[in-house]
Amino acid sequence: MFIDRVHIHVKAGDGGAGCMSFRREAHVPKGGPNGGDGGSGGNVVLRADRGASSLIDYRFKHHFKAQRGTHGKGSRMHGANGADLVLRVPLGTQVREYDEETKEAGLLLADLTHDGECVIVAKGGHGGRGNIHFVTATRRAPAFAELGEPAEEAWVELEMKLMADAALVGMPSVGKSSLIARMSAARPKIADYPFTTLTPNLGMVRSGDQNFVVADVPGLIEGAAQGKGLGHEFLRHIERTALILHVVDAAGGWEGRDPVDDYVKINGELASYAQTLATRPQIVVINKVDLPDTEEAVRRLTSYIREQALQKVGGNEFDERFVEPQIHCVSAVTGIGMDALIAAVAQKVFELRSAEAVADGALYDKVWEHQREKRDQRFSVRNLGGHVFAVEGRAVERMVIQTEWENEEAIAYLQHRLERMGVEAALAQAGAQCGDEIRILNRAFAFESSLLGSDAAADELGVPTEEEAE
Ligand SMILES: Nc1nc2c(ncn2[C@@H]2O[C@H](COP(=O)(O)OP(=O)(O)OP(=O)(O)O)[C@@H](O)[C@H]2O)c(=O)[nH]1
Ligand SMILES: [Mg+2]
Repeated sequence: MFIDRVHIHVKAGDGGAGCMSFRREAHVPKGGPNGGDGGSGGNVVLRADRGASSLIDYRFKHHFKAQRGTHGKGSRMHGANGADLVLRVPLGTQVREYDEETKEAGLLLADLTHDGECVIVAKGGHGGRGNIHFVTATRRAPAFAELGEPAEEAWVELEMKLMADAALVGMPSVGKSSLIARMSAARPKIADYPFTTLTPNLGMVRSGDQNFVVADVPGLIEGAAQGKGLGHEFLRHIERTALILHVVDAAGGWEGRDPVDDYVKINGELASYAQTLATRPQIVVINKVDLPDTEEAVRRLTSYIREQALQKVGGNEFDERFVEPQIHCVSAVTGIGMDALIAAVAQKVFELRSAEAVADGALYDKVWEHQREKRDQRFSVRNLGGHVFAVEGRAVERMVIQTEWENEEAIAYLQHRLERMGVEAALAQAGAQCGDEIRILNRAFAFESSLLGSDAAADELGVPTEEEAE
C-alpha cells in the first residue's frame, strides 16, 4: 500500500548555564550579583511542506540535532539561543512517539495535514537563570545559578499515508484506471472486464507548478452502499478525498448500460453510504468520447446534469461559467480533453485546499504539544519498601538535572520548586515521614515537609544514591 514509515532520533539543544557572578569594580568593593542567563537550546521541529513528496530523506539519515544555547556570562551577558532545526516532511505525515527497544509506536504527537503546519518533536532546554534572578529580601548575594535545562531527545515514528486530493469514482470498466494512467506515471492494470482494479492506485499529477494526487478506486455497482461487490471497502477510500471525479462511460460500456442511469446510480450509492459524500464537490468526466455514436449520450447526460443544477439554484437565471458540477468530455485512449480536465482538477483542488486551510487554521500543533506537556508535568510516587520512596516524572527529573548539586542554596531552591509542583503533598499522602529517603533519578535526599510540621534531617540533602549504597 501507500504507507511510508521511518524512525528518526531527534535531539534538541541543551540550554546554556546561567552565570554566577558579582560586580567587581575598583570603586565598588562589594558589587551585587550580575550573572546573565544561559541561552535556550534550539528545538527540533517537523514542518509539513507541500514540496516534499515522501519520507525518503529520512531513510538514510536517522539522527538529527539542534543547536545548544551558550552559557551566560558576568556583567549580565546572556548566552545566545541555539537555532531550531526544521525538518521538512510531506503533507499527511503522522508523528508518533516510538520506543526503540520494544519497536512500538506510542502517543500520536501530530497529524500534519496542512502546508506549513509544525510540531516540536524535541524541545530545547531553557537556559539556566543567572544569579541576578535569585535575589530576595533575605538573600542579597545569591551564590548560585541554574544549570541549563537538558534538551529533550527521543525516537519518533513518521508515517505518511499518501492522501489523495481527488478520487476517480464510477461503475466498473468506465476507464478509471486508463484515466489515471493518462494523467500520471501510475501504471495500473487495465482490461475490458469489470473489477480489474481491486485496490486503489495513486498517481501524482503535475499541472503547471502544482501537484495533486489522484486515486483510482475500484468500480462501484448498485448496492455498493449496502456492501455489495466489496462496496464498503471501496467507498471508505473515497471518504477522505476532497474532490470526486465522477467517471461515466459515454458508450454505455460493460453490459451496455445507460450513462444517465449510471450517473444517477453512483450518486445514489454515495449518498446512501454517507451524507457527506452526497454533497462532496464533483467534476463529471464523460469518458470514451472517441467511440462512435456517443454524441447523443453525451448530450442527454449533459442536459440532465444542467437541469438538476438549475433546480438546485431554484431558477433559470444562471451563468454557464459557474455551473456545478463541471462536465468534461474526454478520451483516455486518444487524450482528447485531458489537458483541460487536468487543469480544472488542479484549480479545484487548489480552491478546496485553501478553503480547508482557512477553516481550521494551524492550531493542531498547539493541541498536540499541550497534551504532551500535561503528561510531562505528571509524576508518580512509589514506595520502594520501608522508608524509601521514588518520584518519577519528566518535569520533576529535569528539575533535578538542572540543579547544581554541590550547592546547598541551589538545592534549597529545588525543594521549593518541588513543593510548588505538589511533590511534597503527594509524598506525604503516600505515607512518607520526615527523614525518609526520597529518590529522583540517581539522587537521594531526606524528606522534609512543612506539611508534617517538622524540621528534621535537612543535612542529608544531595547524597547520590550510588554513594549511599556503599
Ligand atoms: N475507446 C476507449 N476505450 C477506453 C477508454 N478508456 C478506457 N477504455 C477501455 O475500457 C476498458 C476498461 O478500462 P479500465 O481503465 O480498466 O476501467 P476501470 O474503470 O478502471 O475498470 P475497473 O477497474 O474494472 O473498475 C479497457 O479495455 C480500456 O482500454 C477510452 O477513452 N476510449
Ligand atoms: Mg480499474
